[in-house]
Amino acid sequence: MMTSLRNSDPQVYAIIEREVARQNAGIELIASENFVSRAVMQAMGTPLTNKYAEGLPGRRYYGGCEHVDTAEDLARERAKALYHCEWVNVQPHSGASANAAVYLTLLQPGDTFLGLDLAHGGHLTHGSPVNFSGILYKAEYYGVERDGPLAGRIDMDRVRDKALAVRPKMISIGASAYSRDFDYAAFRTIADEVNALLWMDMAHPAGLIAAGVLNDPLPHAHIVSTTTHKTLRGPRGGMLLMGQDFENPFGKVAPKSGRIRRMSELFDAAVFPGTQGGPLMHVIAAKAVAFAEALVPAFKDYAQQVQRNAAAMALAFLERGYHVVSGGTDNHLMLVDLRNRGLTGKTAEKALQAADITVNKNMVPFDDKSPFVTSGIRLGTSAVTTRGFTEETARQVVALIDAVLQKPSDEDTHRSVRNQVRELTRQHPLYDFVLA
Ligand code: DSN
Repeated sequence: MMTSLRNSDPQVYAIIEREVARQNAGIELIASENFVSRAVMQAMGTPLTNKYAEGLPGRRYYGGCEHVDTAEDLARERAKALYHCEWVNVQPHSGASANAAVYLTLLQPGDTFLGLDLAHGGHLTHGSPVNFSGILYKAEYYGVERDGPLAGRIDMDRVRDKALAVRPKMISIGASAYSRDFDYAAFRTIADEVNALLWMDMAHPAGLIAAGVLNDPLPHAHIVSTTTHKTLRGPRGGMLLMGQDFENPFGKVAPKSGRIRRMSELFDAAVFPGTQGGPLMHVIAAKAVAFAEALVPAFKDYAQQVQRNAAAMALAFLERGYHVVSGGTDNHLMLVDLRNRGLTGKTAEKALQAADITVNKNMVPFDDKSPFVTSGIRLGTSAVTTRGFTEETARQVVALIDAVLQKPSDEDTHRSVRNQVRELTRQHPLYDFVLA
């Protein structure tokens, strides 16, 4: 598969070889990562990368688009079938690009929006002061509860109070470190009450939503954005979706006819030319492949196993005396607060890395440490489930993590755990074909 690269650029080939070896040999628990199929990779590595195709299928600014048009149409139709929705745009290069198109469409610079606090599991593009979303717009936040029966979870009464207080033009849902499902109907009721538009960024749970094992935001949110590479297990990229298209409430009209434009037209224009140039047609073809993979019943089995593995891991951590934020998980991830173990997220991440277990340090709600140190780690099961781990393996992984975290700077422990990791990953092979 990679003979030409090996011959023409041995330096880059060697880097790829080392990264593939790392993915093969280690236990990957970064909650936003997954392992794509050989078919998805093959679609990406094709001459479709050569083609400029600004515009939409049938309405391009370049000639020669007849074949990439078919690829994009296929991706759109498959995405619509997957999410039972009326409209999609598969061109966003990433989740952040998809989100930029949402802001450009729904808000004016300076407008207020309400989203999940970044320190409580929210995402960079949901109002961080160093991101365009926090630089151009006024971000207000809801968070999770510190104590009580809803500790670590969002209390919808508080979301409503906050929305009534700040009167946002848009409310966002979605997170990169929240282990519970969302009550989309309750969010929509609040949005309607304050006359806000509702946006769900489903990047993390997109695959679980497609498989029907989590609540579906499409019937409730005005707009949904996502990445395609997390639980959905497609190529690195983004997408926008609407359950139902609707007339824009801003009075924006079509240039020639003066007709009130549909939201789909505004979102399409916000992707191109609003925030992007030419779409990545090789990635769009790979998205089509991934969507077809997610449309078959085996993908539902995968999504259920992801959930079962995450639940088994969370329980195993609790049984070993760890503090799992919110007491468990509904989805593919969990956040472990290490303060009761006298460890920081930074120390834990580094120690686990030495044993070939990859996690990321993560702020926990009400953290007293900086984002570079943090009090927690975030773990997810999407990638290990793809390579065949089950609940039993997930419990073994927690035992290995516990062994490292009990002696984080002990090199003998690192070595011994690394050997056990090698054995586990050897039993569940991954990319044996890539360098063949
Ligand atoms: N950076 C991703 C994550 O790790 O959750 C989200 O975009």
